[in-house]
Amino acid sequence: MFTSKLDLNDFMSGLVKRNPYEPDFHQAVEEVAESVIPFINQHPEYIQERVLERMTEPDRIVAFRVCWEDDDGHIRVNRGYRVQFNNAIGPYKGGLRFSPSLTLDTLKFLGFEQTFKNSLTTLPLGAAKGGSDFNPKGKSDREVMRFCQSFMTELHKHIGAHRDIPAGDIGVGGREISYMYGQYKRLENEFQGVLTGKGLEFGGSLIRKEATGYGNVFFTEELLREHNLELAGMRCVVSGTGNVALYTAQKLMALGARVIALSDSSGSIYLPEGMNAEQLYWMIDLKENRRGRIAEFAEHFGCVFNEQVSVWQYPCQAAFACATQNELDLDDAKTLIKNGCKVVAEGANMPATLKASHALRGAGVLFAPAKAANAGGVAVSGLEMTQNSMHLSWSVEELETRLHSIMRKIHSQCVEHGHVEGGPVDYVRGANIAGFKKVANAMLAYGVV
Ligand code: NDP
Ligand code: 2IT
Repeated sequence: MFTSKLDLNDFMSGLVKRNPYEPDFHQAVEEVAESVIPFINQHPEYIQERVLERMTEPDRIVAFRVCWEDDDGHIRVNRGYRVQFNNAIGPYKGGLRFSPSLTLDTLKFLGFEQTFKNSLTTLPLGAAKGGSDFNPKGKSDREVMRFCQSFMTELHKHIGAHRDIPAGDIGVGGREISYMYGQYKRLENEFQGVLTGKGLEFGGSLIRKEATGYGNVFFTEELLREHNLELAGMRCVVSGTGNVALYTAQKLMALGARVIALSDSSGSIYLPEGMNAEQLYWMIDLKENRRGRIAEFAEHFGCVFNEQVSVWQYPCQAAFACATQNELDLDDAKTLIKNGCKVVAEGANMPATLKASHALRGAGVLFAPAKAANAGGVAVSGLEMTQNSMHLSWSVEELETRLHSIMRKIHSQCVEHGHVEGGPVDYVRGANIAGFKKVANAMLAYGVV
């Protein structure tokens, strides 16, 4: 019987020993363990059944070779993965990332976090993550197509509408999902909702593209309202200019906030008066259709572009981290605190380092953790699955109302479980405990499996 209390340091050293050289996975688990171990220690059944040990071990990891031919006739070899992390509360669900720096470490951290995020959405969604070290940048459409077809030729054996439903993530947008869906359909001879983020003509959902960004802003709005603050008029910085960043910016502007800085991996732009609608439209076209660099925006509109300066350096009241993991470190957190920033929202997955997150929360900056703040994307993916099952399509209004309502429910779960007697709500703790409880209780119900 394992009924003695769990100790954070012992738990983490065991995890590090079992999973050496995986710093991002360690970081993601530590953030959760810090919050849930005190909760687990009040519930001996979780200790006895070793629920946290089981939740930190993926159900399975699939790794495979992906060969394809480039436009010059050369054979290229990449590695593909699917980490099926946990299906206690629903079929595996989570994005695919194509990035040259992708490792299994990254996918394990993402799959682990997805477990809690998907639980918070209130929908029946398990958790997975996958992808490849393939770099779509600089490749022709045909090269991307050949890669996606080869990738799906293996992946299709492991996924299915009731088994595992991938979607997009960094480097995987509508183009890649379409190529992969076409190949899946061809291999299986079935038209089913096995990927989300599909084109509207073939089973995709309205507002899926916008959902992560919109949800990020809805959640932040709710969190500010809880603290008698509002977004309208706030000076906001947003990192990234990808799917999450662009639609975070769009919804911020629609709600009357001022977006004063954006970035991509080559640098940041600064617009002291705030971006206007024409500029946002131009930026979306640049990034989604022309696959251009942010410096082209700066050149076109004559604004400041700085290769060396991150968006966190510009004084702001609200900061939205929407690019990638560990992009906001302790020094950045100190800068934000010094400049009077009131709220930091994690649109990306784990964009703040643990030290940064502790510093921000310690200084009283409101902090919206990724699992809660960016859950709108997977939530609308869940709604895409529902529409596919019912063979119908909901309207923008219907979907935006549902997304808004889900983000409010996520916020109230955070408040309920993150409430600290006599202190402010700890949203990190709230999101982790609420996400944990549902999955853990399902696992207990199944017995030892
Ligand atoms: P995209 O590929 O659309 O955009 C990524 C953006 O981040 C680009 O602007 C990119 O710049 C920048 N970026 C990527 N890697 C780095 C890096 N190493 N350093 C600096 N900038 C970088 O991805 P998404 O917008 O889909 O994803 C962004 C984040 O949000 C990720 O953490 C993802 O896991 C998370 N997320 C995504 C969801 C979705 O629905 N898409 C849902 C929930 C979370 P450049 O173009 O120059 O590379
Ligand atoms: O990190 C994420 O939640 C995503 N990339 C979206 C996953 C999904 O299945 O829509």
